[in-house]
Amino acid sequence: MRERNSNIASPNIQRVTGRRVNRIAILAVLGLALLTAGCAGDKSILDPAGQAARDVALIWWIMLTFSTVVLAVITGLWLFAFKPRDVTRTPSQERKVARHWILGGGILLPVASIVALLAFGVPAGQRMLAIGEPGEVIEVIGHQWWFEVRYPNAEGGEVVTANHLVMPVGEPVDFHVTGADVIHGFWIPRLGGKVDMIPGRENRIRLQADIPAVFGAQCAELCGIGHAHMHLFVEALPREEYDAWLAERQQDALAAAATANAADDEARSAFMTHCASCHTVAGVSGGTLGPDLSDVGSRATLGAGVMAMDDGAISQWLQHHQTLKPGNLMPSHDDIDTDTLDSLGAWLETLNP
Ligand code: HEC
Ligand SMILES: [Cu+2]
Repeated sequence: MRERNSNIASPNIQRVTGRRVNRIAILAVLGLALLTAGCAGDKSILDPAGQAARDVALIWWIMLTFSTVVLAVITGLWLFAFKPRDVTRTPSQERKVARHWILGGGILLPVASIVALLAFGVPAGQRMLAIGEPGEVIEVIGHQWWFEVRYPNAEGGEVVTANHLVMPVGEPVDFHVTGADVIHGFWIPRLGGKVDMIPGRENRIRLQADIPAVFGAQCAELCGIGHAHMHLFVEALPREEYDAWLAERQQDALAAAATANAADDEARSAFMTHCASCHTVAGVSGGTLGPDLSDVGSRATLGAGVMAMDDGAISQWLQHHQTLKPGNLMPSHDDIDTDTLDSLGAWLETLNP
């Protein structure tokens, strides 16, 4: 009876292990696919578009190569340790060999590796410091869970926007960053950096975009429930286009546009009742708890990257924002009927300089 049982069991075990091996192989392939999928895209550090990011990518490749070599050597030594051999050393010789390994592998090797990495890392970090001749200054303020962007030196008046950063191409830009509530992280992976946005403190980082393109940016410091939904849309434009963009965004220009838009009196008064305490629309309101909406119709996305800005998107956002971005700090607008939200959305979409 026993004999028979074991006969039945063994092919089963083989089949089970075979299946497990298959599963591991599939997982490994999926894992690799996932890993390599991270190598492309608008937030890839391996696709640098500026000197600071090229430095970071180079250091990354050096570290990867180096750690692969270390792994191979350690694995080799580990296998070597299993090799049976006749030990003819005396205890004192044995101690001497052990000391060599400890001094060499435990002190010399790490010190040499760290010095070599610092030789690359320190100059790269130095180049990202915003010291010397200041470049174009852009202020970025992290909020739970969106980015406020200000252009303090814009000629002709203040420019403020949200979740959309426009910068000139081919020249250094100094980002002055801070946090409004908790610590956030400012990070445009294709341009380099990563710097903390700390309430009560202004950190600076100098970055340059070499090509006109759209880059992704992401809050890089866990800042609460909305952290993963805190993206920033970064657009690098040639200098003339950048200046033209700034001119269009002057609060005075936007105010004129919003007031001229008199056809939407109804939507505007609903806005004054329900929204104005938190949102600024130039010429209409001055709330500061939420993003400035003076140019909201021109955003590529809503809710700091959670949905694309298509026709009717703002109304959808107003109705479903707590599902689209759970926990965000705008109260749900259940108390406002859908028609009003639709007309609010339609009006806000016209705020598109
Ligand atoms: C209590 C303050 C508050 C009130 C009142 C409020 N909002 Fe908001 N609103 C916010 C905050 C905070 C966000 C940012 C949410 C996020 O992305 O995490 C936001 C985001 C938005 C956005 C997306 C902006 C962008 O750049 O993605 C729109 C549009 C918007 N609100 C419109 C409205 C309208 C219309 C009303 C009135 C019906 C309103 N809000 C009332 C606080 C408020
Ligand atoms: Cu965050």
